[in-house]
Amino acid sequence: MSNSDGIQSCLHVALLPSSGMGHLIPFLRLAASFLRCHCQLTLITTDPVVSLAESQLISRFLSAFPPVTEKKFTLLPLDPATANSTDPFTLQWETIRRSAHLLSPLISSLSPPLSFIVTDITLMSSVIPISANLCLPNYMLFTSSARMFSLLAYFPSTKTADGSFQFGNVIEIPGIPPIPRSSLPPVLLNSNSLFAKIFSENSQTITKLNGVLINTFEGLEKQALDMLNSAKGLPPVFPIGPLLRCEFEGAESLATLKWLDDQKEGSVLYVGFGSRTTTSKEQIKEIGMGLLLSGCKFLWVVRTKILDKEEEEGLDEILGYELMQRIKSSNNGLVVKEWVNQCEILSHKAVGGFLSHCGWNSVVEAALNGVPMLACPQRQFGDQRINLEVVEAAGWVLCVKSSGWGEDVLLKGEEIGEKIKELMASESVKLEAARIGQEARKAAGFGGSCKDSLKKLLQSWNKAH
Ligand code: UPG
Repeated sequence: MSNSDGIQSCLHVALLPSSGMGHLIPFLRLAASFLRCHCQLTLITTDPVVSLAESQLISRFLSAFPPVTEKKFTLLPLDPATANSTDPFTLQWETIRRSAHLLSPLISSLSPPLSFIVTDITLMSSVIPISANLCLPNYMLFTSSARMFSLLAYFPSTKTADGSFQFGNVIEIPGIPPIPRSSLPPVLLNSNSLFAKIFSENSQTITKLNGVLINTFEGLEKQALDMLNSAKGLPPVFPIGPLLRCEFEGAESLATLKWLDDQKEGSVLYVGFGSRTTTSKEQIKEIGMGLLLSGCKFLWVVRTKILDKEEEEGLDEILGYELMQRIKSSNNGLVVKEWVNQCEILSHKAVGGFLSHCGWNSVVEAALNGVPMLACPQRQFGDQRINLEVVEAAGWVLCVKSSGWGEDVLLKGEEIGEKIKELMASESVKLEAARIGQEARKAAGFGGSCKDSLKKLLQSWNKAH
């Protein structure tokens, strides 16, 4: 039976997210979109999960949507021989990949049988053989930018006869501005790293996918999207962004909202570096100095541990008593170390700037709210410099130029302070941010490309079956 959009009302979709909030959040927002299209949904959750934030979000999602079936996917222990990473999220990707064969009986046991599965990029090369064996269409939700996906799609062509990868100083991908080698994370340039191995294996399986969903929209990445959708041999790309915050994600704390309510419109710089970026105490001191030197109001989320379970110190210990006192007596800032509802903060009228690491979800959330960005991407993580290039091309970002953070380069408070002043005073960046905000809301709104892409995806599946 089909509805008025020509979409079967009995589609059964399974989602298999990977580890880390930066991956889980877009998957659950996508899940909510499928539910709005009346799909039946199974969420495959790993046992164990890495962080407290992930397990809490999964619980809230399942409570908000009782018809969703949760299937627990019990993971095998990690093989120490392949575990050459210290990052618990990358190690979890490897653990899931290692356990992928166990998905076969899990998927086969689902009733009614699945129409298709949506997998995370980090798991693709191990899940595709399983889904192919079950004749199950496999789509991927790519949680980063279309520009980053272009690099992934292009990656196999850099392979040399001895199996290593060769890059020049600039990576020329036809149809998009070149990517400088310096934008690639060192772990990708080291063919022996676990990250490079996973990236390379996944890149070689893209052509086997039925489609790729990207949390982006034309107003932000038209060139890359046009290139991808006209490239030979690639699966269709569906720009389903900006994915919107959902109620199950919870509300921001009343104290934070009250503080924001008391500030002037557009006066507050929000400082947050996503879910897995740790900041050294030395760097925290410099950021604190920069914030104070700027004289601006600020709301700052600090995080010193990769794993939230291990975040035990109080703010006085993390920032140091003296810096904490200076912030208190300046009356300019609010510092928190808990998980915040970033989307709600970015949508508050008091927020006029965002000091960000350029995690892709943060970029899209800033775009949606038309918030100017000040970027300090971390090079050691996969995509942040490449994401910055997207925002730079659209003109609504300034960058802390000496940004080598994560490569043992300390960003100095003076530079941070100067850049904050420049950002908060820049009318041109504000205008571009407002323009991108309008584009983003148009894409997300009634009749916009976001819903249209999802509809096209479901219709394309229908036509094929
Ligand atoms: N968030 C909150 N509250 C917090 C911290 C984060 O709501 O206190 C949310 C934020 O709104 C966003 C997500 O958590 O939705 C964080 O995602 P993102 O901004 O992409 O940063 P990371 O958590 O660092 O994401 C990882 C990678 C990043 C990559 C992203 C998507 O570090 O480089 O772009 O995954 O693949």
